[in-house]
Amino acid sequence: IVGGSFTPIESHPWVAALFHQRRFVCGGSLIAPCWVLTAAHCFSDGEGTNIKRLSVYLGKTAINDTDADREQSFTVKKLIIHQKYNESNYNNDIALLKIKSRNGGCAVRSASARTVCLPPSHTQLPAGFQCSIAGFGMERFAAWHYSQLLKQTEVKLLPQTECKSQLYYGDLITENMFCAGSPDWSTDACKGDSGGPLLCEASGRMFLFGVVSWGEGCASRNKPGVYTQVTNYNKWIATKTGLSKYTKG
Ligand code: 4AZ
Repeated sequence: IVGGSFTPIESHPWVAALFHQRRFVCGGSLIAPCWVLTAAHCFSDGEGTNIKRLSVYLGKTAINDTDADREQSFTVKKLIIHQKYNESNYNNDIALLKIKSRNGGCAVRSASARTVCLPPSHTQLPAGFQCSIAGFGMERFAAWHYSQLLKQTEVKLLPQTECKSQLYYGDLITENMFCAGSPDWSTDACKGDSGGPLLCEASGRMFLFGVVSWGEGCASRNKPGVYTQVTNYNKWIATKTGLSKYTKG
């Protein structure tokens, strides 16, 4: 996250940190005790697809520190990359991880780990609506390493027409993507925030509306962050996870 502020995991307890061997790879969101929603492109570098080497942590505020009292660690039992994920344009950039703890269980609810709600299928929020993003991604586009601590920031939803204008991204934006940014281009998601959540409050609750997907640079003028439109995937998520009460969190 460029700009924004440091935040304890208790403020975003659905944030998951995904590692490949000992290396931090991506963020994710806990949508059910056994399921983490993330981005498909987190696994498209080839090496990330060996699920035996993947681990998922919940309850982590510092990426390189063990916080035994608060964190929960998991292996990945199943990696489901969207069947229509297109790695050339990042269309359908969404994936599910079925997680399993060492003792065979799933996530245990605590102050530092809980599920987030998926928005009802056809919820549409107006342009200009303020939402929040969180992650361990870089604090500058050309940073040398990821943020040591979890950060969060606020971004506003952009009109699809604006994001599809030639000045922004033109036809790179599909109907499965939306853009969000800050009016002064000072804050944004960045490398390493991928897979993590964009949350918006609707009717008094927080919902997972977006998955951090891509962008040209970070906090660059006219190049907002691009997010996977989670509401297009309610059915896909329900089918793949077998969860029926998926909108109720
Ligand atoms: C990335 O490389 C990335 N500014 C993620 C988000 C954004 C840019 C790059 C958005 O993972």
